Amino acid sequence: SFGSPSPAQQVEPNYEESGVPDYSLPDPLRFEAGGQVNHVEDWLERRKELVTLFEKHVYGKSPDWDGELHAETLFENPNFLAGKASRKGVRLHLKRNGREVFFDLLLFYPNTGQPVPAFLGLNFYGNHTLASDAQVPVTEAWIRNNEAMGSSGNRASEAGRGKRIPNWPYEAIISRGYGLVSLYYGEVDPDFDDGFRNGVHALYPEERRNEASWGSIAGWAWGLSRVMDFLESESWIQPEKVAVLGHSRLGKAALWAGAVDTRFALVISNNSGCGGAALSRRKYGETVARINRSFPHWFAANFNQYNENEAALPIDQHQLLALMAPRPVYVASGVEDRWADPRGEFLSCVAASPVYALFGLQGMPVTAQPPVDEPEMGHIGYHVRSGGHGLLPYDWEQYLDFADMHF
Ligand code: GTR
Repeated sequence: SFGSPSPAQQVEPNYEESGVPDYSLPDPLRFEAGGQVNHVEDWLERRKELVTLFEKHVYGKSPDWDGELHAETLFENPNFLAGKASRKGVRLHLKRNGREVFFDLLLFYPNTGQPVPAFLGLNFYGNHTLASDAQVPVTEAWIRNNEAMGSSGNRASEAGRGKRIPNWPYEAIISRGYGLVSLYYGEVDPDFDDGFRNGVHALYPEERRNEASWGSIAGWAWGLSRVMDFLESESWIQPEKVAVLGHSRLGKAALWAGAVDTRFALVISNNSGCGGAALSRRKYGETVARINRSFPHWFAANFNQYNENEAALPIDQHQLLALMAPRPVYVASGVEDRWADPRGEFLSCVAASPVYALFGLQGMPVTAQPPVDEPEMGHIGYHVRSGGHGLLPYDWEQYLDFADMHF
């Protein structure tokens, strides 16, 4: 199930600050060879080192895209929300060496007649869960079984229609002047361990799985970059103002997408936790060992070397946040979502801030974790909201404010 430890994990997770081991974090502003990063030019070199380390030890290396992208319009409604907005469906076909994979985008944008900034995010249960009417087809891809979302036998159904609209409040987003683009993550890469053969991995059959091959998180992130390729040709959008966001495992994917693809102008992690915004060395809630055992397909196989061995990691997750600099990044926690280590997510923001300072920017404005429901916004934003694991309207309000502030 989502957001909780599986019963197979015998040892209780640690939820006490007193149970957090002593640790020291690797310095984002120190080269692997030891020299100090003093200028933005140095950082651009250091940045490459960090991307390579995350590729090798954590997410795996994604291939450069050398295929063809073809966009097929599935439907188009210029009179959505009583004419206030447009909604359309686009199928992105990715072709390479005679192989093809496709995934469907659902796009919403205000009818302002001007290009607008937009949010882009993967969804968990299919585009039809973001639509109350039948124009948006039910996904035919593999899907996780969830009674509340109307899926069983790993197939989606009409019963899930509209169920996720509260988590994707497109009406509020549109009324604030933003577009929204979403796609179903299972169409990019089905979320089960199949040895990296299906989803976007299928486009690269010559790549056998090795210790540093791209896992599913990297696959989802890679898919987001292909969506960006397409969005650059759309007239309704300002492609230089696209905020990529994701919740939980898809928050991990959004962070990795923002790290490797600097076209994403703003990056948002909603409750991403372990392998996302949270510091691995804290071993609080979900740990590296737990996540690798539960989800062997998410990361590079190399990440297993750090099971119960976090101190040996050449990086930690604050350096992932730092890879966004100087672009704004927002990290959101839920106070009851202890599995994702809210405090570890906050400390990660603090530890990423020196890289923003190098650019003359304020990263996280505070060093003490802010009280519940009191967001802090510098070039790094953070809030811990009341409640648990989820992408909620409160979170969206902060993301819209943060985007207003920076766009
Ligand atoms: C959990 C997993 C977390 C998080 C969550 C989710 O089972 O342990 O890392 O990704 O799923 O995606 O909701």
